Amino acid sequence: DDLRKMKGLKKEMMRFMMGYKFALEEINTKISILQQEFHYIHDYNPIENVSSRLKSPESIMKKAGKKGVGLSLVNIKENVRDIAGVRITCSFEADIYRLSAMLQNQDDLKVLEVKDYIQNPKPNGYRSLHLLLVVPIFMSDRVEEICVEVQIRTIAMDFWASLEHKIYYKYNKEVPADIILELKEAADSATELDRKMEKIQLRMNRLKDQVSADEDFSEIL
Ligand code: 0O2
Repeated sequence: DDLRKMKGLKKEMMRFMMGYKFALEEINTKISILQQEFHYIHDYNPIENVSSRLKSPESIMKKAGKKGVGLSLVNIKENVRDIAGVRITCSFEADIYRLSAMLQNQDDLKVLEVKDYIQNPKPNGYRSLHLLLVVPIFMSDRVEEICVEVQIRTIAMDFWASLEHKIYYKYNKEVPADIILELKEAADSATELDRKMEKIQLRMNRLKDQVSADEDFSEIL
């Protein structure tokens, strides 16, 4: 009897995780379409990289435990909202907001929450735009609404966040204040780098516009 119960539980868990896998596929397709179409229309690709991951059942349980929510699937679905996660790195900060608007404007997606850690960075220096989106998944006998966390950042923001995560990984004690300060300074340098690249891009775009205007003019003459 116990074995049957275990098998049933496993099947239920597999079905639960499947919904998140499909949701990732839906969002990845949407991003790929935007990327290809944007490149075709504007001759510009604002996306440097896209990666996605499903949280493992262990870390889902760990997060649910940390949040103090009951371990039923309904509770987990309600409270652990980054089971399906997509991370997009963009070239420039403006691309982040452009892409975010394009996703938010899609009628079949619901926007649950937008956390703008670019306008309001975390005290440690973390910057990124987080969207919590709900995607409808059409199954054989029902439609399920699944939450996906989309993190959009520049390469510099991603560089800092990845290394900060690595530096702290598996360290559960208090971090010395001077290390926290140095990481914050590194985050400020990353912001500075974003600003600098943005300025250079702006100047180059003006030059390109000038060149093509000159060319147009010479054609008329
Ligand atoms: P992992 O391993 O990347 O999945 P919650 O998600 O509910 O626990 P909160 O504060 O509501 O917490 O969510 P928030 O702030 O949107 O952040 C969730 C995710 O953003 C994290 O997931 C990280 O991926 C990333 N993140 C947020 N703050 C930081 C930070 O200071 N440094 C780094 N490197 N990443 C950050 P997980 O589950 O913590 O980790």
